[in-house]
Amino acid sequence: MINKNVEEALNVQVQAEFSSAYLYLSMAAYCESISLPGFAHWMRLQHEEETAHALRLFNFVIDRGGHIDLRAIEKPVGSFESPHKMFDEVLAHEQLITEKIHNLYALSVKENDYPTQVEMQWFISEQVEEEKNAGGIVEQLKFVGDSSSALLMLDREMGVRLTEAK
Ligand code: OFO
Repeated sequence: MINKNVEEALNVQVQAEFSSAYLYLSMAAYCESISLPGFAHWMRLQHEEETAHALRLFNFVIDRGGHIDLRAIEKPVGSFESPHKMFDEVLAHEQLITEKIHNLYALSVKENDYPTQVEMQWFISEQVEEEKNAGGIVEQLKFVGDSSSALLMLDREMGVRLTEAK
């Protein structure tokens, strides 16, 4: 049987992952609105990936005999100053999610919940990847600066993101 404190924290994390999905879907809409279909494609895939994260935790709680208690998802931000500012927000958001995952891992250690520790190890590695990806794009956008032709080239590159949802 799953520890009640861990169960509560996992339910909160399900909400955080769905909130991430919703945020990236909102960012996809923003990218479409400023005619950057490659960035929008990247955001749509990110939305799928976050939904898969939420469902992974959802299934984990159920597999452990726990109770799912879905929370409300807040309205996400809908417009951004620029693609660069948007990606600064992506990176900051992923850093926040990393902190939440680390806290969940620490709680599972405190509560001697070994299966959750194993599950959180997957998420800990995933967050390394998430921060690396977002940070890499922030760096590229720094190079792009005010050049619209460089931005269009980067948009083309973003449009070929093939990464499957994990
Ligand atoms: Fe679920 O990794 Fe991003 O938020």
